[in-house]
Amino acid sequence: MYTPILSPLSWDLGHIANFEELWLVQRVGGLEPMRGELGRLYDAIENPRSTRNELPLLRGEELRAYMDEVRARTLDVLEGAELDGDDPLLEGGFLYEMLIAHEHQHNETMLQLLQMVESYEPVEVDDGPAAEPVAEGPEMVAIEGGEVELGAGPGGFAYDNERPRHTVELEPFRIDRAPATNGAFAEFVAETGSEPPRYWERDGEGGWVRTAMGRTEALDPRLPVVHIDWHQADAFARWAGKRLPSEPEWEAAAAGTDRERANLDHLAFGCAPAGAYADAASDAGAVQMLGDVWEWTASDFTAYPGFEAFPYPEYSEVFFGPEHKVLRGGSWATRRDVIRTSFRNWDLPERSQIFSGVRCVKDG
Ligand code: AVJ
Ligand code: FE
Repeated sequence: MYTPILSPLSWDLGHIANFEELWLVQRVGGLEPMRGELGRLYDAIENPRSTRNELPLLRGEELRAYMDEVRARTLDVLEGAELDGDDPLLEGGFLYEMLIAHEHQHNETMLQLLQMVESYEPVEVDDGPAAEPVAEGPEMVAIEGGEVELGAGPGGFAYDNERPRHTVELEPFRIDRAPATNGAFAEFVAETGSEPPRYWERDGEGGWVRTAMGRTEALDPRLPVVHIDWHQADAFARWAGKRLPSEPEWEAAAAGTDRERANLDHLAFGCAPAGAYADAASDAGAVQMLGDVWEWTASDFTAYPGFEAFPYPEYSEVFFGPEHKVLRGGSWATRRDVIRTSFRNWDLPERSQIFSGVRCVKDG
């Protein structure tokens, strides 16, 4: 399976290993590149996604051998690494945290491709932390507004784009208690004739089926809608008489959410019903702010005031600007240790192969 909007799986695997070699073996360990110029193939900036299938990538046994060798060297280097000195790259294990997050983010990217693979069978499916209770509740919950703190504080691992933490002023608003459902989105499509989400097909009787991973399944109207692009999310919100949240609004509504009680880690290979994890609501009373589906925001991906690129500009800085929209909260396919309420994901507004959904807000 190959699509120009993603990478061949062998590219992701080689890139995960090469990124680890670059930072933990070469940079921390001071060792020479293991395979000469190999790293150029796996440089994400030098090789845009649409060109990666043409590269002479490592595959099969050769790829696995390279991955194993990198990991073995990484562990050797770790033996002698000084994690409590004052090198900001190593302090608190920063680079090690970054490399784990990076590998785990690419796991989700690989799952985007696997959605397109005919008859892919997950190795294991688990219910994850039980989604019960699924509670009914008010459609929207209120957030007072006033001064709120946005972003990650100085301690612990976070990406450069989450820092520095700063104060913003918010008007009072209300936010949907749960993400928008397939049922609501089907109504929107029926009334407006808008494009359905990716992987929806007509069932021949006026309804819809889902076809991800080559399986044809009934569309469950209770599950959060997933695989919509930004334009669909925005149009849906307007149709509902609402709008997309700004990033500060989203983060304020998510405060107090516990990532241990959320549908993450691709355990269940799908969403929990909207309204699940009712015992793990945010301080404001919203559920599933973390996990299930990434939520499109109204915000462009821009630098916070006082932003400093760390440890390299190609993670965030080169993507700042009006062409990318921010998504928040992680999805069922996000590894648990990647996500937190300050985490910022971004993508082009026309992308829908990501595990993206929507939750709307209203003024006042
Ligand atoms: C944060 C998901 C937009 O995949 O482009 C992986 C994550 N950065 N390797 C991406 C990332 C470098 C990034 N996103
Ligand atoms: Fe990467």
